[in-house]
Amino acid sequence: MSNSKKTIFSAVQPSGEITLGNYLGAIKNWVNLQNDYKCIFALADLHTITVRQNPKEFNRRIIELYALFLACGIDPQKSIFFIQSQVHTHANLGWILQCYTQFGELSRMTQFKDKSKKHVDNINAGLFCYPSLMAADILLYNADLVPVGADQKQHLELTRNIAERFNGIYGDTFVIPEPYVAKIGAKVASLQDPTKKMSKSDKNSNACVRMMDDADVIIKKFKRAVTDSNNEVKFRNENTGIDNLIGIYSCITSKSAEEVEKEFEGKGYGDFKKAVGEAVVNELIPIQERFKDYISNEDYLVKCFRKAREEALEISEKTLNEVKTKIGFYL
Ligand code: ATP
Ligand code: LTN
Repeated sequence: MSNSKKTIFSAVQPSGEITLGNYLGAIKNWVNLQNDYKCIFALADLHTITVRQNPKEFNRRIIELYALFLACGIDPQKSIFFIQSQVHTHANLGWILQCYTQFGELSRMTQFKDKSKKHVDNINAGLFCYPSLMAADILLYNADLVPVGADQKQHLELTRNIAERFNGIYGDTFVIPEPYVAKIGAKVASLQDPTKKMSKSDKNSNACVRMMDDADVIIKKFKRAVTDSNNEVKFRNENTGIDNLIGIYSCITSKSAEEVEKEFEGKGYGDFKKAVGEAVVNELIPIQERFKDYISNEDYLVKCFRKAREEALEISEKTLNEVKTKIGFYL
């Protein structure tokens, strides 16, 4: 990796079965960024325990997700792809940064408000302090850019504030990261309610396409996708169901919205939904096949994440030590 390349950091939580939203909003972009940037990616498993997890399922989900990312094209030779809980610097800097984050700032986070409504019986301190740990993830690697879906922009803004605050007190320490939100794919909506984002944790199984769904299930979900009373494939930029389908289709085929409109001129929603379903199937089936190969070779996966852990430690320990020294701790 050349030093002149900018650094990218991003992470996904192993909090459920990955959806087409995660893929188009995050993973697919990561794969494309690998050639032009120094890329560091993580499975943010420490973040995931802010919501109660079944240990067996959680453990399995982590390795499956690791395999799925490789199947999607994350290349462990090109990028550092590690598991957050294996790199002790995250929890360590996470604690430190909590002490530089204000209660008021955390109270304003929409994800905290949403998740506390969803889990009323377990509004724990981790859920509240989640953004400080996310800031630690990013700042440990001096990331210049952080590719995230639109829903994470608020957390990134807070990360910048924390970094600026720390730099203001102790002198230049952290690089101030910029969000990197791809124009298309940044917000894939639920297939059943286009005003909501497609989410792993949606209870309605028709609302989201999962990466491991069978081809016929995918086609069916798109057939049932909510549209509107028009019958013309036209991008209106109004977050309608059809806008969402055009977004998905153009993201996968790399065609612009205008090109998609032209392709489906004179055709109805039925034809279009079928085409979107087929495009998604063609994208996902090869990934599913590669996933089966990776997951059946656990030794290889373990080798990859152990190597990545060492690489991540080497970079992040330097930052952590600098931070600790500036605060006044003994190393
Ligand atoms: P949960 O349902 O548990 O909140 P999630 O589906 O939102 O999970 P995360 O692990 O929080 O998934 O997000 C992983 C990445 O995928 C983030 O970069 C996020 O911005 C992106 N992402 C998640 N959902 C979408 C979506 N519907 N459209 C585009 N990007 C998304
Ligand atoms: N909070 C993010 C996952 C995440 C992340 C990060 C993303 C944890 N740490 C650092 C970017 C950078 C989420 O829920 N999508």
